[in-house]
Amino acid sequence: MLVDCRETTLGGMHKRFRLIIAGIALVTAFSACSSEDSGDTASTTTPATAVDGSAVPTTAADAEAAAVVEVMDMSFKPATVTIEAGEAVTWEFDDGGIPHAVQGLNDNGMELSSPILKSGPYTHTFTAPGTYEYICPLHPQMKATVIVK
Ligand SMILES: [Cu+2]
Repeated sequence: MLVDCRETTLGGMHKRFRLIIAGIALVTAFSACSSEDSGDTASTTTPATAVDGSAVPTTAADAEAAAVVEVMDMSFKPATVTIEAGEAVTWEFDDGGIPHAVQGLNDNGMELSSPILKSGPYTHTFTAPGTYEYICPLHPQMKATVIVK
């Protein structure tokens, strides 16, 4: 006969009763179980302390843009911005409910494509130097340029 140590979590009385009838041969096993039993409860795992809310950094939009282009009055303002490679441009859409978008032209403009927005920001990070012309696909007369040094 064997004593299942896991049963000790059910209660000391039950365990001892079984041990008594099991006989003296199990004294060694009883000792092993008793030492484990001294832990008192089965739930020995301490729940991890939750990270306190103040540790969470307040994140703004994305990374801070090197240039901001306002999309308003049916135009991009300013029409030309200049940044360094690796920097970002943020377009702020705010034209009184008129939807616009940013759509790059030419080969290097393929990476530039915003959703159609009536408000809110669109940010794009430019990794390669070059001159990036773009339009609003809904209003192609809205044309502007990002120069990446
Ligand atoms: Cu537009």
